[in-house]
Amino acid sequence: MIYTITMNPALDRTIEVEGLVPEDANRILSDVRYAGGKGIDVSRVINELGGETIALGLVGGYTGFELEGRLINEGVLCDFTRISGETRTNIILVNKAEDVQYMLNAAGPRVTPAEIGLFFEKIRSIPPDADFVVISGSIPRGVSTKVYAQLITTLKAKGVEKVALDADGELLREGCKAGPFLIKPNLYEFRRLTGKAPKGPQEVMEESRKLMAEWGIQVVLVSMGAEGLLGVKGDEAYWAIPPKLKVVSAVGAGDATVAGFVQGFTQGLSFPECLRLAAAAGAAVVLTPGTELCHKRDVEEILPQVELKEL
Ligand code: TA6
Repeated sequence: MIYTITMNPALDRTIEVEGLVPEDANRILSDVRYAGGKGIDVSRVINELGGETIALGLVGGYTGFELEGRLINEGVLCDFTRISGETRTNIILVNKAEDVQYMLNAAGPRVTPAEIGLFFEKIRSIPPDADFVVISGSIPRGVSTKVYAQLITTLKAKGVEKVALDADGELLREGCKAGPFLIKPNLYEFRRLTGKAPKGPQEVMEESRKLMAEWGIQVVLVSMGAEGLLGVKGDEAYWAIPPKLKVVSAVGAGDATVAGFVQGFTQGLSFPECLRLAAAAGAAVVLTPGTELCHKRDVEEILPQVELKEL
């Protein structure tokens, strides 16, 4: 079984307006809601690709119930820890007239130490033979930036080998020190993590190898938007380039990339074929609005068009 961990889930609302006029009533044209937060998006995409996950995390309040209900309706198994605070709502505001969208991400509820303790009890119940555990996204208030390092150490002590981490800043840096199996920063997060500005896939590969040596990380995936996905594992390194597509909304493309890789890996695909599936899933997300994420039919159509370059 694959487990996803989202400590700061969000109800994602994509709100469309014709235009934005200051100091006047802007009528909402549409308001589409999905369960969200990065780990939850990974669960939704793996579900769409025909895989199965259990979504773990902290949810609370009426929004927490709505989020869980929407996930259950999509067919995703959930085993959330309930908190007293209200799960956040993130908004994607689409301004049709200017063909632009803005992502408004809330900080999330304040979580108590007792709720963190309860949550770690749930983490310790993950079986050692778990196929993969994906830890992804931001954290709510009241939680230490060392929490992902704690999660990774706790899981590895239980014998869970395959832990993937997708985060940013201090959370990612501290998490890396605990030696996760896989990290998937985007290029901006990678630059912040390395303090370097690598130009092109070759340099990204070289910097990735330094991270792997320093922290004992087995796989580094760096998503570079339309430029594709770079993947390094042992002495293998590939650059997966998806076809050029018209972007409707790229929100969640990074999560779909992680989902495609983890799904392929647990299916026993070779490293380059895992990268191809990851790149195809990430690319397919841009074809849909808001946080609808991707459709299996689009992923299957894009898959053979992904170009793989060995580095
Ligand atoms: O990547 C898309 C997404 O997961 C959305 O669901 C949205 O809720 C946001 O990212 C949450 O990201 P954050 O970094 O705030 O946890």
